[in-house]
Amino acid sequence: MPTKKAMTPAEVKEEILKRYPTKVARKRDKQFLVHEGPEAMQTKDIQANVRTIPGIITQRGCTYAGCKGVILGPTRDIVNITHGPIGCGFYSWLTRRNQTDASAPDAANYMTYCFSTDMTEHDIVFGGMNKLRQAVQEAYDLFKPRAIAIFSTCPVGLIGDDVHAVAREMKEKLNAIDPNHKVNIFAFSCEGYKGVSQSAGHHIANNQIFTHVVGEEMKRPEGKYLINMLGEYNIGGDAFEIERILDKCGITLNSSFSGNSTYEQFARAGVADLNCVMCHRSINYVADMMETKWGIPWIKVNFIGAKSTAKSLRKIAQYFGDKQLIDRVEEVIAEEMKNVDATLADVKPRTTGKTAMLFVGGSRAHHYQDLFKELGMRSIGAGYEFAHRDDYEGRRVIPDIKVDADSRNIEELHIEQDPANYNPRKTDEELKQLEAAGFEFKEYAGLIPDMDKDTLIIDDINSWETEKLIEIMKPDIFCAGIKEKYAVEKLGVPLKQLHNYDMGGPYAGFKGAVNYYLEIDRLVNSKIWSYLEAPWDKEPELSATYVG
Ligand code: CFM
Ligand code: HCA
Repeated sequence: MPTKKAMTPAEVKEEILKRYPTKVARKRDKQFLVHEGPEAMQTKDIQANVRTIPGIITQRGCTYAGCKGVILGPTRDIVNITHGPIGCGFYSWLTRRNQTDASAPDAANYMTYCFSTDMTEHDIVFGGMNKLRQAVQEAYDLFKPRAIAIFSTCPVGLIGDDVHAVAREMKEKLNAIDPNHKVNIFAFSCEGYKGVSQSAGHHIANNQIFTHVVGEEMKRPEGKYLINMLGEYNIGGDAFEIERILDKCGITLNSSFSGNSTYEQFARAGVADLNCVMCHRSINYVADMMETKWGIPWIKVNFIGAKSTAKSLRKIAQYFGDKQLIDRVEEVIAEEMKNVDATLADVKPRTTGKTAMLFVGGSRAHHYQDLFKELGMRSIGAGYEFAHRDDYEGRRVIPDIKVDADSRNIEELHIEQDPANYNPRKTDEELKQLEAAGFEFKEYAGLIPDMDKDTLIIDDINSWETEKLIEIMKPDIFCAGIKEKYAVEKLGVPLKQLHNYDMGGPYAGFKGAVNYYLEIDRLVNSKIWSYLEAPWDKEPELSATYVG
């Protein structure tokens, strides 16, 4: 066995990139950062939201997944029809574990169905619009739903089926049949290839839902403090726990985008007093459009982590500024923290000092670091699959090219790929100058400012890098998704899925934090992993360990 030498984080990076062809290494270099401390990182750029290098096995998904699966997936009373080959509908059927309240009395639930036009070769050659008309008609005849949404997959764009024309035509036809039953029908040009990742799909979904549904029925429900929760998708029941806490505090949820949501909620979103944005990456467009159209302000919240939950509740209470609410929120926090503290007192001695890596989506790689911190664990490497630079860097100066409510353009999709159009993260000094000049900016924590010196930040990590990182740095737990799960576990490291939570959850709010502590304790302290032999245990390829 060669002697093992300790590697610094910079050497880890070099060790990984040197295996690439020069051109690939040059590209990955811009997406692979070593944290150099808070001050140095204020001016460091990371490249994000750019095309994956062909040939590399990425973690990413497609634009259709971001639109149909992520944003509209959790809507229970909209019939979501996939216009495409059956695999697209089938493989996006319930895998995300977005849950719904089956006991809700007033809304239909189509979530357990998989609607698809099942396009075949015949439709590719002769066009699939007739099949789509037929599918919409069938869905209407069977369910008489409040709304039908149509989602385009890759072949639809390639052959040129006009999904919007079908939506318009069928809406007119079906609304003429029964004047007592109004059905809203709209379509999404969310072909899988349309963007570099799921992210483009979020944007397309946000624009269409804003155009066709939001503001349609502006009836204000009862409630003194009326909020919308944006970017919370009820994975593993997270939204149920958040709603429990909000209810306890006396805060009324007007509308949810889109965990446990209803069509009616979307339609009345414009009457809320405040928008709370949980996953900024997927829904900031809707928050911006509501701010422009109705002047509803938005704040960033995070209900992942007990401390973050408390902080977010305080932020909401501060916004309303009502003493009664502020006091009630403090009472709820004190009551809920008893169980949180008792669990931590038991678990923390066993988890303190352990290390984690998180490579997930566009917000959880950041949010879940709060839970690890509460457990006394260190996040030694993290990154997003498809987030944009503002999610890494935190501060966002409202871009020059803005998504405006009238044109609903999707230009913002492209600006970050063109450095000339991008507003990089600003230093404190620059922010002061901009503010003095009357610029608007939103400030919220990003992943990089919340990480420590000497950690690794990697955008759009791939399977090769994942394996090498594990080999060198040997984290106690790796957080990612189903594509990585078994490959990582075969290397002897437990993988916690932070997408669908494996079979667990909720992890949001106070009760969710307790669930997470217990789960992570079980995973990082299980002896089973030491029995697994990674390939390098048998045939060592690298002669180094991480200095950590
Ligand atoms: Fe937002 Fe999400 Fe995420 Fe996301 Fe996703 Fe997801 Fe995710 Mo999977 S909306 S960015 S596109 S928090 S589906 S609920 S888990 S990659 S980190
Ligand atoms: C998606 C959905 C996904 C996939 C998760 C995974 C999810 O992006 O299409 O790769 O395990 O959360 O279900 O992100």
